[in-house]
Amino acid sequence: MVIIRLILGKLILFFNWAFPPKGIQRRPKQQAQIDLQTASLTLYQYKACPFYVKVRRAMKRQSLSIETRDVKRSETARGELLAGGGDLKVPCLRVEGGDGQVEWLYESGHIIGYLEDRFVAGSNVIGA
Ligand SMILES: N[C@@H](CCC(=O)N[C@@H](CS)C(=O)NCC(=O)O)C(=O)O
Repeated sequence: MVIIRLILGKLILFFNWAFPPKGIQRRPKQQAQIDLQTASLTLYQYKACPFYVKVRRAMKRQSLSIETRDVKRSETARGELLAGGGDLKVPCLRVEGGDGQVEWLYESGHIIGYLEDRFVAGSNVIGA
């Protein structure tokens, strides 16, 4: 089982590398504004998790730069996720609001939906 998972993980990483999604292009000012907003987001993950790959591809498509923390490699990241989110499950998006309130979003589908609602709808995309 462990070997099958390992092979599947490597295959997913290979296909993700071989067929990278194309990122949308925004006007520089708009991209800078978005980068400022994504600075308050942190994505807890580990590299070969297929659900994380799904989120990562969505981030790439949307040209979103989000800090990631690897829970397999970092004990600190694991501790943060468990203490804050309550569950050692990835991917999980930590969202810090302007008022300092923190939300922990689990489920790849919810995370992608959140990113699309917040950053793609109404984006000033070049050529749109
Ligand atoms: N339905 C979830 C599945 C996430 C999931 O199963 N992640 C795995 C890693 S690939 C995990 O963290 N498993 C640990 C656990 O479920 O406690 C999603 O779409 O995000």
